[in-house]
Amino acid sequence: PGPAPWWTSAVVYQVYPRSFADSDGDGVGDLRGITSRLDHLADLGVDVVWLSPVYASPQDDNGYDISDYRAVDPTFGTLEDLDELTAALHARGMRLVMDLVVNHTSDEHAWFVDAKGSPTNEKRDWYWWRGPREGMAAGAPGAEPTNWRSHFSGPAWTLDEASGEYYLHLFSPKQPDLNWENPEVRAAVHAMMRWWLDRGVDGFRMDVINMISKDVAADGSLADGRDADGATGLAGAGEQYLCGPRVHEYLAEMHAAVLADRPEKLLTVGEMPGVTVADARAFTDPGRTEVDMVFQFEHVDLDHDGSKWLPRPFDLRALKASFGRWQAGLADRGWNSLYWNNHDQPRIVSRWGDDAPEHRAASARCLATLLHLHRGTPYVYQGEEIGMANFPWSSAEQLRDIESTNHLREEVAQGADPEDVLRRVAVSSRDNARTPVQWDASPGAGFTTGEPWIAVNPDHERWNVAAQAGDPGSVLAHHRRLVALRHDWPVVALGDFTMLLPDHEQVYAFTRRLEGAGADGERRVDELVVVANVGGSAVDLADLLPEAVGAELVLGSPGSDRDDVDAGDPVLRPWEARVLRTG
Ligand code: TEU
Repeated sequence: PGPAPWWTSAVVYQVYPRSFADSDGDGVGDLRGITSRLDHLADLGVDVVWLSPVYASPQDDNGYDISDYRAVDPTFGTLEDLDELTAALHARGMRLVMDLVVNHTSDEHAWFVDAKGSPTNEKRDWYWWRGPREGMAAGAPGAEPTNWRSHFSGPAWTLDEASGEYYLHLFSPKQPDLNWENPEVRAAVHAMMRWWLDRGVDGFRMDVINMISKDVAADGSLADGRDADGATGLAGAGEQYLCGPRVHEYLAEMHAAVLADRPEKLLTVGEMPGVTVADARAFTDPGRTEVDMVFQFEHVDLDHDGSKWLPRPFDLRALKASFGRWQAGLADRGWNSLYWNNHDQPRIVSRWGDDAPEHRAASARCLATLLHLHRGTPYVYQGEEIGMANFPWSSAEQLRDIESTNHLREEVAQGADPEDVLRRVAVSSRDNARTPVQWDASPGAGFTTGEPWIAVNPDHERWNVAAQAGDPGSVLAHHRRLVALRHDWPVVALGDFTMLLPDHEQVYAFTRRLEGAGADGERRVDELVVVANVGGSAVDLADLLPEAVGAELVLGSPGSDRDDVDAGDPVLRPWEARVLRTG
């Protein structure tokens, strides 16, 4: 094998443009706002910015419903603003990865407008159209072609009255699914991707890319899902469209048509709900040339039962078992991406850390240490680097997200107690990730001078970038050190991973080990032990992990009740983490 690709030692930072920085005071973040804040990212040391969608869009799902792939939505600015952002990133040595949302378009995209116009339109077959269930009248309850549910509540089919046919949308009715069986659709997507690469972007994050191949029978029919009846939230018919029969073919074809002949190695990451380790190995096997890495969902699905709205307690052992499996499964082939947060997940410090004042900074640093010391490419989501927390939602009117508001409405319509539903939605809502980035303590948090589109978290007076900027003990400074560690230590980027103490309920520990040649040509081994106390009480390591006590400290992450780290002290303070060198 040749040298490891550049992204094996890179850290990616995700920007959700609507909530990052607002340059014109309209309350919505924009491209110029991002460009004005690049010093923060350069300071953090990140290598890549992944930009959530800024394309023309009716904003039904905040830009994940695209009406023109080659235009910037006026909400965010202009194509020139985007070119400026790209140039400014490149000038600082950072790369730009764009979101690629091609499982579906907006219903206002010209392709769909044409397709809907008439059953004989040449674009009709670019989407999924089917008549009602056999023997049923179009529009009758249960007459949808299959029982699949939309990820945003309700059936995955909407009737077009004019033609009497339904169209498929795995997400909102304003996000019709493209028919990838049609080669013209694939060619149009490839052309659009090339257009963006020619403009200077450095890669793509591919939205729900393992949903593009549906399990369609030879006669064109789609089958009912096994568990779809009565399912809420996640659709329950996954076996019909997750990692479908042609998905590998489509991705290999895309790679050949778009990526293979580019002079520079780009970064591609496929977002893939429901993907298994074996699937991910195949998708990221360099020999197959499909994608560089995938976003898997196993770990973020551990604290709920099937539906994300049915929480169950977090169990550290299950998290370790899951990460351990992924690290092992992709050890010799393929590559992991590592994330706690993105624009769809509640904030990690509130979720598996502890956002009470006495533990917040320590638990944010502790969880960040764990994430960044695994093998894979870490993704930091805006605000995570300062320990932003979930919002204290107290009424349904504060929520903005289509997934949350639809779900709330659906459960209440079925007779659930609105207070009870709100309590559950508040914990898991995607809106937790989408409150404005907290730049300073001013009323608009430095995000906007106007009225923000979604409420600013009241904790911004204490938790903000300005307050942490000069503080070496801050969550922000800790993230800076973690990014630098990956750049500077080959063992962090490439070392083998071995889980320790898999059954311990509170300690997360592992080793990283890399054999290689030193500068003098001598064979040398680098070995790190990472040990973290994922809880609010002290733990004694003396008997548990004696080799970690007194070893050379590479990076300390102080616990809640002390601001230094003593690697010789066998007691790990609440939420303390240590990265130690043992070889
Ligand atoms: O999300 C993929 C997805 O499967 C979502 O249902 C996700 O699991 C859910 O939001 C978790 O609560 C992607 C995007 O990241 C998301 O923002 C979009 O809404 C969705 O695709 C449709 O494009």
